[in-house]
Amino acid sequence: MAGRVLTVGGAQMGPVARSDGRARTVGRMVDLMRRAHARGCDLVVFPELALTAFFPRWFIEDPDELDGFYEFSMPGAETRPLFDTARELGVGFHLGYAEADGERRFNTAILVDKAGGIVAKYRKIHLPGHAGHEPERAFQHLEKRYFEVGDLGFPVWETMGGKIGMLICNDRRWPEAFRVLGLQGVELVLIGYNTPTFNGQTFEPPHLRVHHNLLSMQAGAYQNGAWVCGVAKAGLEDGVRMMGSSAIVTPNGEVAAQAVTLDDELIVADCDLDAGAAIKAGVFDFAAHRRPEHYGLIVETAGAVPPRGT
Ligand code: ING
Repeated sequence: MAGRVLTVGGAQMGPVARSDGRARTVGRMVDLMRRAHARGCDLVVFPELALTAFFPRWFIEDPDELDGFYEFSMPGAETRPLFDTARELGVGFHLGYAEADGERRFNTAILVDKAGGIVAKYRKIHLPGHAGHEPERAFQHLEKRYFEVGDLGFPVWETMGGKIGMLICNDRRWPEAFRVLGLQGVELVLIGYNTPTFNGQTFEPPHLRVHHNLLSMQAGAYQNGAWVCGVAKAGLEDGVRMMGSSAIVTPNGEVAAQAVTLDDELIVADCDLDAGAAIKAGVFDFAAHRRPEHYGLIVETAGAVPPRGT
């Protein structure tokens, strides 16, 4: 295989119960790292908010109870085994977690390199759901209540031999997010997600969840000539079903690997970081073909505006 190959392991995780302590969950994650190392992985991708249950599904009024879901230091005593294992095995990892930064709260992802050092941090920008308690819902989705909008933009880092960017969950549904990474030449996008199988408010055929997940990641990959590794926290978590369908997608939008369970499951692909070069020099040669002078609406308005037809 030509080019710079990064063997990427998508470490899908099954449910993390509200009653599970971090030590137990980190133990599962260290096991996934060891399995990934045994399969030749350079990098392991864990889900969004991997260390705890997806707590935005609950309306939690007690601030101390709510703080229990956040990490006040990274690494901390309970997460240090992940960093120690990275250094021991020479395997980097992506970790999604709830970040407490003083009084501020973010839905955060970090990239840790093979020496166990944090080389990148991203804070989720597209926060879905609602900010107030809506008891009529089967379950809440209170990310707008529990997290601030990320304040670090959509960076791409030159690290681990390539140009790597990160998105978190709902971000993957917004082509603008992928495109900002694409305009920095991103070669690999790491995405963790926690996606309920069912909508908590209105009926939506469940097969559409998997369809929209893959559609979003395949489009993001193809339209920016980048690999995409999307990894779920899946399964029946405290009574709420979450989808799996973790996948590694090539720069041509093909699915190279996909999870088939709702449990802890490792998917692996040899990601040739040069595989997107042709598409970036051809159909998606941004400099040659994009016409930003006509794209104004994309940044001028959040919501739709009346048609501007003549
Ligand atoms: N979860 C879901 C996601 O974007 C969602 C929320 C599901 C929004 C389905 C719209 C449709 O995958 C998170 N955590 O963003």
